[in-house]
This record gives sequence, C-alpha cells and structure tokens, in this order.
Amino acid sequence: MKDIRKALLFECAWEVVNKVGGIFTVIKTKAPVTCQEYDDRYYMIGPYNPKFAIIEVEEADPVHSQVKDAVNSIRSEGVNVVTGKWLIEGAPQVILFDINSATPNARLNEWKTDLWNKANIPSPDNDIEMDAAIKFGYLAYWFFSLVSKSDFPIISHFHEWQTGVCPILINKNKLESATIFTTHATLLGRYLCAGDTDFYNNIKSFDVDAEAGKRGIYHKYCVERAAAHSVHVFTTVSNITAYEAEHLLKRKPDGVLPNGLNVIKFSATHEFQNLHQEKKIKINEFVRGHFYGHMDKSFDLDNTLYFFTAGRYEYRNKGIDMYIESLSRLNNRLKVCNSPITVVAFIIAPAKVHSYTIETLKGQALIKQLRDTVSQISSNVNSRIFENASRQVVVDPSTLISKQDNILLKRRVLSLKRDSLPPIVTHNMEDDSNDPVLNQIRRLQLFNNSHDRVKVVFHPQFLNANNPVLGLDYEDFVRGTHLGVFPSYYEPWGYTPSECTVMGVPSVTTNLSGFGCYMEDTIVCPEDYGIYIIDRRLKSVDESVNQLADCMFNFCRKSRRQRINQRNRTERLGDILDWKRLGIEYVKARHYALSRAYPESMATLEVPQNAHSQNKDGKISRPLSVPGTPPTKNSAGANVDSNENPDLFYSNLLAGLSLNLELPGVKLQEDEDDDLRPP
Ligand code: G6P
Ligand code: 1S3
Repeated sequence: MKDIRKALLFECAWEVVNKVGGIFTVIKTKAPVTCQEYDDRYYMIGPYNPKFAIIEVEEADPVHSQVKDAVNSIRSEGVNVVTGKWLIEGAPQVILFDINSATPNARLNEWKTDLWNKANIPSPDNDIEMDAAIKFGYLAYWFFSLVSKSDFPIISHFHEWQTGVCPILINKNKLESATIFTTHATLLGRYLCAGDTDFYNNIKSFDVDAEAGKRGIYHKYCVERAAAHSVHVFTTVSNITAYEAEHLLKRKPDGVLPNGLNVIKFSATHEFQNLHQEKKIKINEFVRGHFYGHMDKSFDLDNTLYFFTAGRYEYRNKGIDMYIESLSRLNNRLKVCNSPITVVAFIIAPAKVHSYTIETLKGQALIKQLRDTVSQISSNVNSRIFENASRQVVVDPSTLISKQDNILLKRRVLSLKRDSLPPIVTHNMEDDSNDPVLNQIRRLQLFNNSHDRVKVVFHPQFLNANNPVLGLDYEDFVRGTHLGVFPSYYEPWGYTPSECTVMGVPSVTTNLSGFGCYMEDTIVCPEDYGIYIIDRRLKSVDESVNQLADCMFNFCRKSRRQRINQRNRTERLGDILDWKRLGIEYVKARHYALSRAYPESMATLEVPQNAHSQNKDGKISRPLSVPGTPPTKNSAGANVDSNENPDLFYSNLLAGLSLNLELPGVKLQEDEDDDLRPP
C-alpha cells in the first residue's frame, strides 16, 4: 500500500511559464500556498515556450530521482524537456515539454490514430491548437506512465481542455493516479455567448454535438467533455460555470475552486491610497496630452474621474458593448444635471493595430515641450531671484519673466490650439471601419466634444511601462483609476474586478460572472464595499444598461472624502480573495481525488471531516486552525521535511490549510465616518 502522505502533486496547465490569459494568473498566484503545502513534492507541467522559459526558469534536475529518471528516459528518445525552478514566488519546480521537438512531430499521426481508437476523438488536419493539445497530452501521459511505477502515490491535476488529452489516456489505460480536471470556461459556452444566442435561457436544451459541429470545434469539445468524464474529481471555478458544465459537458462538477490572488498587504494602511494619488498623476499627464486644447474650465483634472474596462477583446462576452452604451447614457445624465464632473472612460483591449496615431503622439509631444519650456523658464526665474537677492536687491516681479521667455511661452500655448476633436483611439487600427468598439462609439456619437461630460479613450493594446504613450504597467494604471467597469455576459470567474478589489479600487461586475456571484454569496451588501453587481440575469438588456448608467452616475456624485472611504472598505475585502483562504478548496479537491483513487490508503488517515466551516448564514467563515507557530518548523526552528514528518504535515494541512501562513479573517465592520451615499 502506498503512503498517501508522500503523494507527489503534478499540476498541468498550458499557461505554466507561458502567459496567455487568466489561467496564468491562477497558476502563478497560487504557487506560494501550494509550494508551502507540498514543498518539493509539487511539480508544474506545461509546454515549453522559450520566449518565457529562457528568462523565467532556472534549470535544475527534478528533486525526486524517479521524476528525474522519467524525464531522462523521455529525453533519450528525442524529446526536449526543460526542468528547473520557475522564478516566481514559491519557486515551484517545473517540467516543460517541447512539443515542437523532433519526436512529438514525428509521432503526431500515430498519436492521433491512437486517440481515435481509444476514445473516438477525431483530430482533423491543420488544426494547430488541436495538434498541440495532442502532442502535449501524449508527452505528459508518457511521463506519468513512467512516474506512476514509483513508490509515491500521484495526484495529477489538469487545467482546461488543452491539457485534457492526458487524463483521457490515464483513464483509458488504467494508470494509477488520483486525477482532477478543472475547466475555467467551456469551449461551447464561450462560442455560444459570443454569438447572439440567448445562452442562459436555453442552456438546458442545446444539441451540444450539433452546436459544436456548427462552430468547427467538435473535436476540441470531445476532448473537453471526455476529460471531464475521465477524472476522479471534476471541478470548475464558479457556480455559474458549474451549471454551464453540467449542461454542456454533461457531468455535474464535484466542486467549485474559486480563483484567489496572492494578496500582499502594505504595513501602512494608507500606502495604497498614496499609490492611487501617485499613479493618478501619471494618468493625468497622459490625459493632458491626449486632450490638449480641450482642457478648459469644464474639464478640470481635479473634477475628473477615471473609469476603465480591460481584458481580452471579447466585445460581447466581456460586456464592452454594455459599458459603451451605458457611458452614452451617463454622458446625457451628467449634461442634464450640469455636473462639474468629467469622466474619462478607458477601454484597454488588444486588437490588431499598426502603430500609435500621429495625433496621439503629437499630443504627448506638445505637452512635453510645454513642460520643458515651463521648467526652463522656472529655472531662469529662480536664478534671477537668487542673483538679485544675493546682491541685496528685492526683484521687481514684473521683470521676472524675460521678453524672450514670454514669447516662447506664448508660442507653446498657441501650439495647444487644435481644430480637431481629441482622438478616441490611440492607435491606427488594422480594420478601423469594422471594429465593433469604434462602430458603437460612432453610432452613439461619443466623439470627445467639449460639451461631452464623458470622454472615451480606446487603447487597443495591453499597457506597459515602456510604452511611449500611457507608459504605465497595468497594475499601476488600475491603482490610478477610480472605478473598474466589467459588465461581462460570459465570465466564468473574472480576475479584473478581483484585482481591482485587492488594490482598493471599486469595481462593477455582473451576476453572470463567477466573481460577482461569489461576492454576492459571501458579503451581505457588496455595494457597501465598492463591488457593484449589475443584474444581467433577470433584467432586460435595456434595464441592465440603465442600472449600470445609474451606478456610474451615483459614483460621480460621491465626494472625494466618500471615494477615499470607499477605497478603504474595498481594500479590506482583499482578505477574502486571498489564496490563503481560497486555496482550501484545492486541498479538498485533492483529498477527494485521493480517496477515490487510493481508498485503502486514505482509510488509514485520521483527518478532520470538515476542513472548512461555514457560519450560520452559509457565508464563508474563517478556516478552522490558525496556528501561532509555523507548523513546518520544528521546535528548534529548523524546517521539518514533510517526508520525514508527513503525519504532522498532512493533518495540519487538512485541519484548515494551517501552513506557515497567517490566515486572514474577514472584518467587515463599519468605518467611523462611513456614509457613502451621494450627497
Ligand atoms: C488618496 C490620497 C489623497 C488624495 C486622494 C484623491 O486617498 O491619499 O491624498 O486626495 O487619493 O482621491 P480621488 O478619489 O479624488 O482620486
Ligand atoms: C478564463 O479566462 P477568460 O478570460 O477566457 O479563466 C480565468 C481564470 O480562471 C477566468 O477568470 C475567466 O473568467 C475565464 O475567461
């Protein structure tokens, strides 16, 4: 009988050392808690992408000789496998298979035939994504078939359909391993929502095979569905996606693993407020350049709020369409009530572009010239005052600015005149005339006129501190804004509002997003804490658009003091999104998988039945155990090898993830001066 407490954990995802989207955030931010739990018994497996691996992986042999032998055996047959530590917090071990090395390419057809024979899954020619998934799946299976011969029990956890071939093979070939498959979205759900299907009202009645066939994704759908049915434990990231998976993949998930973040708290609580101010000043600089010539009395940065939406350019799924429609209504309302507030609404979503537009670059250049000129004149004024004062002369203020300086300044001021409107989009788009965002803005005539209270900036590229325009990293940009707006229609979880929350930035989400539903289930009144949840389930589209416009309008009516208070409350919520709390769901899933795969070994373990309690309202309460001293240290303070003392480690683990971590409580008490209603 294998000793379950020595189990090795292998987590497979396409985005291990390979940044693509949200799953990368899951894998990367979860690494510290999983490493603390499994120590060197934790391995991440992914495809080798040299673009990231070369700079992010420190090459080294796997710690366990059985793992090392398995890798070397595969290498000896012509497969390039990179192993080492991923240089992120936690430094997890990684095993990266180069699916483009000689052997996987040569064996692709053999593997496709095998997949058909074993699982009846077709794989058409020339589908690069499917070929990659097959090559990765067979390489990973090859690896597991070698490692499973060792003395260690194995947990293999697979994320998303791209890694789905391997669990199918493990199941068909009856390989020994506790298996978990987590879907972060269903392929078919995403496709159906992106069209104009009334998805949620018809979810029970779709002819799934036919729908997948119509969209050319039948073969991938088969991988996803078969993977979900092949594992001991099938999970997803939210209740709403669990419901979707039950109907589209025909297996009800065994559990939900909500996405956490690695929350880092500043020791000075006001620090994040200072950062808001600091980063807002950077956004102000961009805005001055972008809107040069239009920054009159009615467009004053002290009365300007920054709203934004960001993410992959899924126009309907991510609710960009609803955001723009609501902005137009907000614009009208602010005009009608003569509001002094200007809203600059950013849309950050990468599209195909050529370069920055001349007008965008010109705006930033003009403002830079003006700033340089003003600095030069200030320095001249400085010298004049000093020269005179050192000769005991009090200078006449009217002579402080020389005639030449005055002329130069006037020229700079005149150059800020423009006869065109400030641009909407910062880049030249490849397909400007068919771009859905631009077309909607044209239809609604949100053209950045002086009389518009809502101005729109579409930045169709991800942000980066090295960009010549809006040169800020995404996180810094978010900190400088006032409100994130993410009215998604299809959003299994949605990291964007979650990231806003931990940075203390209020955000809007919907009750069709995993995050929104989670917050609704967890907090009595999310709105009090700066989490606004738009109803996209029971309301008509028009009503939801109005609700969003109302929400943004009310936000515009808050005083600065109220915004500051609200940011404090929002930031406090970060605790409930921490992996130190949410990671417990992963612990439970592994425990469940182990008890299904190794029932006899698990029967010998004495573990608490309920590692995660709920309070009487069914809302999340604190995990059970908060140890005073780190359980992974012995009394002398030395690290205890979990293999040496697995009993202690494992039972501590199940007693509420009592790792070397301080578990956050959720303190949602009122502030002293907490009235957040608009005046
Ligand atoms: C932070 C800073 C304050 C600043 C405020 C501006 O709280 O610590 O010094 O006044 O941000 O808030 P606002 O919502 O107007 O950007
Ligand atoms: C998916 O990425 P997406 O943006 O395509 O996985 C993410 C991580 O679980 C999740 O946050 C998101 O909602 C899903 O849609």
